[in-house]
Amino acid sequence: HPLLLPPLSHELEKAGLLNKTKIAEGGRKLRKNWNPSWVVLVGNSLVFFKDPKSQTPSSWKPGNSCPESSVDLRGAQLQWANNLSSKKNVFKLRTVTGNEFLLQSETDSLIREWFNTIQSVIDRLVSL
Ligand code: I3S
Repeated sequence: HPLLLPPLSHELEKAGLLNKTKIAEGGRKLRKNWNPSWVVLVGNSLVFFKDPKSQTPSSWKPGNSCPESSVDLRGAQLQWANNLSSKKNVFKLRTVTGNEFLLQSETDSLIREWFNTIQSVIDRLVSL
């Protein structure tokens, strides 16, 4: 039944643990501070949670957890950024507001999945 479907804005696309650092805020460069983050791709947003241990894909629900921060993917840009870190498997996410994040995983397949899924959401938002 269509009425039982969640609204698009609450659709859970993907969730998992990535290493994250913010490198710019409103275009101003920040000092790197890498930390593991529970990352949830839901609707138009990428949402970061501080305590990865308290979060699992099955237990996560929109509204019952307190996110550390969230990123609006509309107009965002994604690019591989192995030149911006000594770590492997790094990509950069830049928001329209000039916030920049690096996301990283030791697992090649996992980071590629994240890149492709986020990119597909960004592409979908362009055509909405
Ligand atoms: O690009 P950078 O500045 O060389 O990044 C490294 C530093 O931010 C370093 O912190 P301190 O400069 O505060 O010691 C971090 O610990 C490193 O992880 C950063 O480099 P990687 O290559 O890991 O992104």
